[in-house]
Amino acid sequence: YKNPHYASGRTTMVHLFEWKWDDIAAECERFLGPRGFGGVQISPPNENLAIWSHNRPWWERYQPISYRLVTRSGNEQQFSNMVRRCNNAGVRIYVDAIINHMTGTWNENVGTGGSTANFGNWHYPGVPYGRNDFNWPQCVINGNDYRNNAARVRNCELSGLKDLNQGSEYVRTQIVNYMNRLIDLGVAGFRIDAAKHMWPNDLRIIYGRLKNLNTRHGFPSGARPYIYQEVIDLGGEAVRRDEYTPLAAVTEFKYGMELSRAFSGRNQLRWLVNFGPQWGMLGSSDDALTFIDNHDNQRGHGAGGNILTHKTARNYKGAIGFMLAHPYGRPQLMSSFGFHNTEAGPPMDNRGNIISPSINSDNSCGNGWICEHRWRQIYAMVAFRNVAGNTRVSNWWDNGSNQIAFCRGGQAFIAFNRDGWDLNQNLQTCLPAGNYCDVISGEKRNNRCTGKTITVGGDGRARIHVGANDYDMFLAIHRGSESRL
Ligand code: LAG
Ligand code: CA
Repeated sequence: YKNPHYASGRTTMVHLFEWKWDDIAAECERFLGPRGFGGVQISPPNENLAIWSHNRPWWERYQPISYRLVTRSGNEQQFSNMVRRCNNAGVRIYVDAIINHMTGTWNENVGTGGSTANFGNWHYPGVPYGRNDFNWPQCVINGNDYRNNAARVRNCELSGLKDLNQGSEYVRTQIVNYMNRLIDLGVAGFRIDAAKHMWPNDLRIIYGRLKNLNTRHGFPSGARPYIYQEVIDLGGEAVRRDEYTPLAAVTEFKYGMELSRAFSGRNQLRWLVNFGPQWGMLGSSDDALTFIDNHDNQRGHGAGGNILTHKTARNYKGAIGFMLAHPYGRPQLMSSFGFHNTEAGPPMDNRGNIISPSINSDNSCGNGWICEHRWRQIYAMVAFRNVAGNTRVSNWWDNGSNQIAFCRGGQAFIAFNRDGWDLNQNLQTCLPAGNYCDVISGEKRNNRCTGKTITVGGDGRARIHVGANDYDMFLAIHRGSESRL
C-alpha cells in the first residue's frame, strides 16, 4: 500500500483542490502529463450535503450523504472519463476517501446528487445507513481527548459529524464496495481522511478487501492501491502515527511545519543538512506523504500554525524547491483557489456551479484559481526531481547560516540563499562540464537560457550567484537543463 504506482520516471502528485473532473482531464492532457507529474489527488467524489446556509463552503465536501459519484466536480460518467484520460496521459488519480463519518446535523438536507437524510434518526437512505451503523452512545470529541483518550478520538464525533462504526461488517462492506468501485474505474489509491479517528485494525480489514489496481488502466497485475492515511501527530497525541505505518503510508505533518519554519526565517537553512528521520519524522521515506501546506492548514484548519502558502510566494517557492530537491518522502503539491474568508468555497456562479480555471498565455490560471503547480519555479522542480531519481544528497555546502547547496548524485544541483547578502561562491555541482540553464530564474528555450546560465568546468565546479534581492531565493540546474550552444 506504500507504492503510488506512478508511471515510470514520475515522482510527484498535486492536489487539485475542488477542481471539476472535466478540467482535471484536460489538465492531465495539456499540462500534467507533458510536464512529468505523477498523479492528482482529487476532492471527494462521493455525494455531499449542499450547505447553502454557509454559501457552499469548501468543507461541505467533508460531509458525505451517500457514495453516489455526484458532486459539484461532476458525475460518474465525467469521473470515469477523467480517470481514463489521465491514466492515458501517464497521470494517476488518488481519491480523498471520507469513510470515518457522514454529515453533521443541519436544517438543509439535500445532497449534490439529490439524496436526502434524516439526521435525527441517523438515516442516510442513499447508502443506506441507519442508527445501528454509527458508534453508540453518541458523544463528541473534545480538545483534551486528543492528548489522553484514544478511544474517544475514535468512537466519538469529529466536530459533530455522525461517526460510522467501522467495526460493523455491514459498514465495512459499504465502504469497501465504494472504494472498489473507484478501483474498477481506474484510480491508483486513496487519501484516508481522518484516519486517526478510526481503529487501525478496522482499517487493516478494509484495506485487505480492496481489489488490485485495474490492469486495463495500465497497472501491473497484483498492484495494491497506494494508501496514505491522514494522521495529524506532531507529538503528544493519544493516537500515534506509528499505529498506522504498519498498514500503509501516513501524512507527515512535521515536514511542512519544519520547512515552513526554516523558509520563513524562524530556523537556519544550514540545519537542514540532516533533514528527515533525525528531525523526528517517519523513519522510512516510503512511509511519509510529504507536503508544505494542505487544504486544511493553508486556511488555519487542522494542524500547525504558520504554514507557508502561496500567499507568501517567495518563501513558499523556496520551501517547495527544497521539498522537491530533497529525496526524503513522497511529495505532494497543493494547488489552490484564492480566498480571504477561510470558509469560502471555490469560484462559483450564483447557482453554486464551480467556475473552471482559465489558462493565461504565461501558463498561469485565472478566474480565481492560484494553480501553484503552474508556477514555473514549481513545475520546473517537478522535472528536477524526476531527473534526480533515487540519487542521494551529496556535496552539501553551507555558509554557516542561510546559504546552502547540494548535489543529487551526478544528476542535479541546487543552491538556496535566504541570507540578507549575496551568495557568490565557486561550488561543486557534480555535473559534467557544460553550460546549464537555471530552471528557476528562467528556462531552456530553443537551447538557450531565458534566465541565468551556469558554466560548469571540467572539475564540476561553477560560479554560483544567488543575489539577496533576486526574484527567487534559489537556483537549480540538472542534466535536462544543459544548453548545447
Ligand atoms: C479532515 N481530516 O481528518 C479533513 O481534512 C478536514 O478538512 C475535515 O474538516 C475533517 N477531517 C472532516 O472530514 C472540514 C472542516 C470542518 C468542517 C468539516 C465538515 O475543517 O470545519 O466542519 O470539514 O464539513 C464543519 C463546521 C463545524 C461543524 C461541522 C459538522 O465547520 O462547525 O460542527 O461541519 O457539521
Ligand atoms: Ca470514528
